[in-house]
Amino acid sequence: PGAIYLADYRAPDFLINRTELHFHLGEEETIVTSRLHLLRSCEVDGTPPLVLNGQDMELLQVSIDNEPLAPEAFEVNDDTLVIADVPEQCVLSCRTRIRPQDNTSLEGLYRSHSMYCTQCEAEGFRKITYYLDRPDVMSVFTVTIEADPDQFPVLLSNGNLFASTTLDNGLQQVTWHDPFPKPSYLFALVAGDLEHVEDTFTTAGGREVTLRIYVEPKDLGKCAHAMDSLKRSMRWDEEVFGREYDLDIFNVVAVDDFNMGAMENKSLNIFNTSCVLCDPDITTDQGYQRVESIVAHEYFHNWSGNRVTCRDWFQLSLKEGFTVFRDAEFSADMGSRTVKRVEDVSLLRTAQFTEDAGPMAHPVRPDSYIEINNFYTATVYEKGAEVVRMIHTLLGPERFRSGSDLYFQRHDGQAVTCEDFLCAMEDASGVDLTQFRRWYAQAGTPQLRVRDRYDADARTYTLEFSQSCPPTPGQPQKQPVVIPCAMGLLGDAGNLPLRLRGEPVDAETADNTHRVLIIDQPSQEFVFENVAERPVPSLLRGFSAPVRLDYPYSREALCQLMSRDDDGFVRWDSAQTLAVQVISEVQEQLATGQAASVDDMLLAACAQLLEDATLDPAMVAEMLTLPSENYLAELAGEGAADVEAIHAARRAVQQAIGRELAGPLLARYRELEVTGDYAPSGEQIAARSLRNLCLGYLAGADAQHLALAAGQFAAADNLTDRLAALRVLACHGSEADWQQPLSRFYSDWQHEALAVNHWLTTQAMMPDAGVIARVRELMQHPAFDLRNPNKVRSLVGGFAGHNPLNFHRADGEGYRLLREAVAELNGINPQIAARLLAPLTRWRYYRGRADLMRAELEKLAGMEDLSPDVYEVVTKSLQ
Ligand code: BAL
Ligand code: ZN
Repeated sequence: PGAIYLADYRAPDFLINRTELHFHLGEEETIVTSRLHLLRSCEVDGTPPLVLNGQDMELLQVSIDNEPLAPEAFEVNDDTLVIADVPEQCVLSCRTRIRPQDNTSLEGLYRSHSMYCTQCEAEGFRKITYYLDRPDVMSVFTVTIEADPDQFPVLLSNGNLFASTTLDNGLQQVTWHDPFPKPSYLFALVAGDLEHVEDTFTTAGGREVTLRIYVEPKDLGKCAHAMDSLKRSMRWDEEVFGREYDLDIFNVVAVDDFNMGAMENKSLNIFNTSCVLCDPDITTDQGYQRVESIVAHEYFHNWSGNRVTCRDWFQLSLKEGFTVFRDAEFSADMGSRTVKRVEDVSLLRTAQFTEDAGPMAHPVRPDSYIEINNFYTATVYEKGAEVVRMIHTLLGPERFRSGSDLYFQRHDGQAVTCEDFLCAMEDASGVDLTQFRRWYAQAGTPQLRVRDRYDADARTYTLEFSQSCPPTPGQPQKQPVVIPCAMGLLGDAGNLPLRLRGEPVDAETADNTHRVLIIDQPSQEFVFENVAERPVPSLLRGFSAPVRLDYPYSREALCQLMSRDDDGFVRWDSAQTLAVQVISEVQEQLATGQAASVDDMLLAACAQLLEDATLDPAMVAEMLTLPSENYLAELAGEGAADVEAIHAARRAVQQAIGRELAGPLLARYRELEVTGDYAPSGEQIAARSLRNLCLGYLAGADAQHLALAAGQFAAADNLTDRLAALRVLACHGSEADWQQPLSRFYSDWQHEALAVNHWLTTQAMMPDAGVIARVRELMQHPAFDLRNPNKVRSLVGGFAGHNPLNFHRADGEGYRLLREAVAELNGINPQIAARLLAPLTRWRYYRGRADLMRAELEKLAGMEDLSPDVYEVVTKSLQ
């Protein structure tokens, strides 16, 4: 398969003003008839052929203006239909046969349980009918669906229900019309025996919108949280971004077999069941929060994605980065802003920084791809959102809002580029973003090196910044980017007032302890005046830029920032840095045959956090969570990560905390017990998160505390507590501790697929040596199905992604398991196969394992019928 380049972009030769689709959904086959109202673009010279995209379908007839074409008038290839001679304006009609029940790729129209549904982003529509399947071709869709009303009483598509009737042959026929022009990737169709919950929302402009969530009848009681989240999102988008909903109906459908989390099809969002259904017994606290943020994300796409869409797939971050920024702001407003920021930065540092340092590194706006499905990445989404966040920081909230208003007003109904977004931000704010554009074009995580000097006589404090960025594939040299560095200076009595050299003295105000310094040169110096004492710098507050910070903090300084800085993110980050320092010190001790000796400073800092009742327990839990083994491996750098040593050192620190702080941990465990009914409220979630963290430390250090976990497992009235206890038993107990609870969990919850997925992950993450055999056995279990992405992610993804000790086993069995799963999935669902591969692509990091990992990638590379998805990841990883 060949690469596609941004530089080769050309506007389409033809436009499709209107699209009429007719679906006859049958038992054995589905017949799709299209009528495309085509118009040759006025920008085109001559009479180019019409090249329509189409895959995996049988063309039954093609006609122009109702005249069937002779076979010699067109050419059908594996993925195109080419018609040489097409009038300037005409109606092209295609009749095709597809077999959705055999479509295991879950792209296009496919069957999930007893329902039919679609997933068209990015290029699934071409598996439904021949079309100009590209986002810059926007069309008004009218969709008619015919099906057996007994099997498929609910028939949905985008827009408004236009007509519904029973045909003479007994079939039900419905027609939907969407007045908003849209690209084919936003098309959706659902047919099934579904029930729904209904609510309404009145927009600020007075439009009454009917909101429906469609589910299988057994799940009707699990929709309330998603519905509440939807209404909160709609209100928030009006208040914060001035965006109102634009149709009278908004439908959501839950589907069990789904590649993504959810999809923002115009007025017919389709959700993975795991991202919409909620019940205390099948959903964890984190799951409730995830549902809220994904419901919001998909809803927000109605403007940032649908009303204004992407010109081409290189611009994917235009809608995804912006929408992730919007959903993060929404979640921050709904709960704790600091906790949300900490969670997001943790994800960015583990998933995105690793991607940006690996063989698949690409800019936020990639220059090329082989398979676009491989570019729904942490870089496009999460780093893309960080880039939008930096624009927000540089412009300030008011000017950012003006820029967003201008962007939506200027480009409503258009398919545009990241450049258009930047121009709107510049035009509305007057801020020049010329250099800032490099964030979209350059891959790699910049490093921000900071050193300082204090001159007691002159009372000046100087911060010296220098920036660099490592080479990434195809980009050996990098230019300096614009890095907004939010900061303050911490003195003995708190944050110090800030005055930069050259600023007038009267610029000092009461609120001058926080600054955003703009670093846009390879190196730069900032001199603060009238600084009475040597301060501790509080840098990159709120994680104001997605960079790696390099400042030689002493442990004393980290403890000061942890306990006293004004910025919650810096407090957490200092705790992480302290823990990283202590774990690596213990790793060195163990490597030289010494016993582990955990710095008292870390233990004292943890004790202080546990004992301070004024702190938010959710924040304490974040600060007490040790950096993950994957993150520590990434920090070790290429060729240096020793998984066993990292595991042993981290475990020694974990045990020391559990042992030395058993008293306060036990006290907090008891005190934080939630009484009363389960609620996914901020207060309860915070209490459970810290309480379960305490349980993990206690049981990890002393087997007698396993009884607490066993008791909690038996008594829990919600999945969060039940699963936390089960994981503690599975992680720290012996077979006698976990065998019975694991069986019990399955026998109690086997009828709930989403709960069973947690059961699969729990077993995949166990540290014992039997885990590989167990995962293989579970792959044959009736609860597992390779065709269901949630199950694959839970079991195989859980093992390869979250069990580094066993995945990287010295005999290579972990790698073999993953390669075999990917090889099998390659023919079933290439998109999921390629995603699953990510842990193997990091082979350069692991000391003593690189050859084994490469060997498995090479076996994949040698396979016949390798999908473009897997081919791209494998070949780029081996380069
Ligand atoms: N557009 C694909 C799913 C999402 O990001 O919302
Ligand atoms: Zn999205």
